[in-house]
Amino acid sequence: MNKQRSFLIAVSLIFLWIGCQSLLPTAPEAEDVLAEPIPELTPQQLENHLIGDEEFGRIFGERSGLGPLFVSNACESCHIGDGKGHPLTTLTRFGRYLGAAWDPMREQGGPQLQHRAISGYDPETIPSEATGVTRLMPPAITGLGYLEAVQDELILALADPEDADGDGISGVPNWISPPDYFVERPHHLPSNGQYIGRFGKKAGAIDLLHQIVTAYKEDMGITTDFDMEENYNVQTGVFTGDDVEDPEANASVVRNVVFYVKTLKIPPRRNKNDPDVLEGEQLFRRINCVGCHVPTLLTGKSDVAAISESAFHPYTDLLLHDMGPELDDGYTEGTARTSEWRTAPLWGIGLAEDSQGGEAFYLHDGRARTLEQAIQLHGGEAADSRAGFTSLSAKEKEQLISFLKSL
Ligand code: HEC
Ligand code: HEC
Ligand SMILES: [Ca+2]
Ligand SMILES: [Ca+2]
Ligand SMILES: [Ca+2]
Ligand SMILES: [Ca+2]
Repeated sequence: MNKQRSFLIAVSLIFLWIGCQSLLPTAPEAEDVLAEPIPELTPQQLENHLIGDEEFGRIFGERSGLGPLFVSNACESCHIGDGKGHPLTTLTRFGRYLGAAWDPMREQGGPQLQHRAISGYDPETIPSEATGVTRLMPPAITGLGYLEAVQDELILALADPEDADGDGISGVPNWISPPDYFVERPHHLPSNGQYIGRFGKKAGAIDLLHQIVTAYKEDMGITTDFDMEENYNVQTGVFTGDDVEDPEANASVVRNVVFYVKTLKIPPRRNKNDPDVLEGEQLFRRINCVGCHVPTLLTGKSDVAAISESAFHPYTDLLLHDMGPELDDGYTEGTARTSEWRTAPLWGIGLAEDSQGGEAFYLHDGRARTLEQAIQLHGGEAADSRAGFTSLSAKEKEQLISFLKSL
C-alpha cells in the first residue's frame, strides 16, 4: 500500500497546488468528512479512538504476520477514509448447495477467497465445484456503534416473516451461530443458541468484534487472541503458518480497533431543508422505500453516552429481504437465502463518490453506476417500490435522487 499512499499524497499535493493557483483552497468541509469521531466523546474515549485509528491504518507485512494467505494488508487499504470502498477492493466469497443445505466449502478454502499469498505459498483459486460466487464491495463503516446498540427486540418487531400487513415486504433476521469468543449482552435475544446478525451485506456478523476478528483473519491473515488459527491453504494441503509468533495482533489492539469503528460519527446530512430534498423525502415514504430503509432506529444502553438510548437515522431495518433473481449471486451466509440481502443503510450514500475515486458504484458488488440504476435493480420484495419509482414524473425522480444525495 506504500504505492497507494504516495499516490494519494501526490494527488493531494496536486490538488493543493491547483487550489492555490485558483485562489480557492479546497479543504473539505467538516460536514463532508466521514473519518471523524462522535463529537461528544470524553477525552479518554477520544484517546482510545485515536489509538484504534492508528491500528486501523497499520500496514502489515511478512515480518508482522501478513498471510500466509491474504486479500489485502491493512484495514484502511479497503476502507479508505472510512467511506464506501471501490470495486477494486472487493472480497470474493464462494460456496454451494448440497441438497437443501448450504455448504461454505471449508474443506476447499471457503467461504472467502484469499487470492494473494506471501512468498513461498500459493494463493487460493475458486474451486470449480462452487455454484455461488459473490464479490462484495466495502461499505462505509461510519455510525456502526449505533447499529450495534440497536436492541434485538426492535429488529424482531420490524420483521414481518409472513407479510401480515400485506405490503409485499417480509423481512427476517439472519440467525448466526456465535464464535466461541462471543459475549452475550443484555440487548441480545438469542433463539436456539443463534444470534441476530447485523454487519456485512448478508448480516453474517453479530457484533463489531465478530466482524473485525474475521476481517483480521480472512482479509489479512492476522491471528488474534480471539482466533489463533492462520489462514492455511487447504486447497494445496499446506498447513504451515508464517514464521511470526501468534497472536499477531493481541486482544487490546483488536478492542481498540473495535472501539475506533464503534465511535466513528454518524454520516452528516447536507442540504436537508432544500425544497426538492424535502419533496423527495415525501416520495421516498410514498413509494414505500421506508418499508425496508427504515428512517429511524433507537439504541439501547451503551457505555458511550452519545450512543446510549438515542434515536438515529440509518435508513435500514437490519433485516434480510428477497431482492429477486437479478441480485441473486447463488452465495449465502447463515440462515439467509441466496437472493436475500440485508437492507443497505442509506446514510452517507450521497458521499459515496468521495471515497470511490470520484465515480459511484452502488449495490453489494458495485454493479449500479447511478442511484437510478440501483433502484431499477430492486426486485423481489422491492418490486412494488421499484414500480412506484418508475411511475414517478421526471421531476419527482430528480427530487427523490436529491433526497438520497442529501443523506
Ligand atoms: C480486502 C479488503 C478489506 C479489508 C482488508 C478489510 N475490510 Fe472490512 N470489509 C470489506 C468488505 C468487502 C466488507 C463487506 C463484507 C460483507 O459484506 O460481509 C467489509 C465489512 C466491514 C465491516 C462491516 C460494515 C457493515 O456495515 O456491516 C466492518 C466494521 C469492517 N469491514 C471493518 C474492518 C476492519 C476493522 C478491518 C481491519 C481489521 C477490515 N475491515 C479489513 C473489505 C475489507
Ligand atoms: C424490500 C426491501 C427494500 C425496499 C422496499 C427498497 N430497498 Fe433499497 N435496498 C434493499 C437492499 C436489501 C439493498 C442491498 C442490495 C444489494 O446490495 O445488492 C438495497 C440497496 C439500495 C441502494 C444501494 C445502497 C448502496 O450502498 O449501494 C439504494 C440507493 C437503495 N436501496 C434505494 C432504495 C430506494 C430509493 C427505494 C424505494 C424506491 C428502495 N431502495 C426500496 C432493500 C430495499
Ligand atoms: Ca499470519
Ligand atoms: Ca479461503
Ligand atoms: Ca409486510
Ligand atoms: Ca503467525
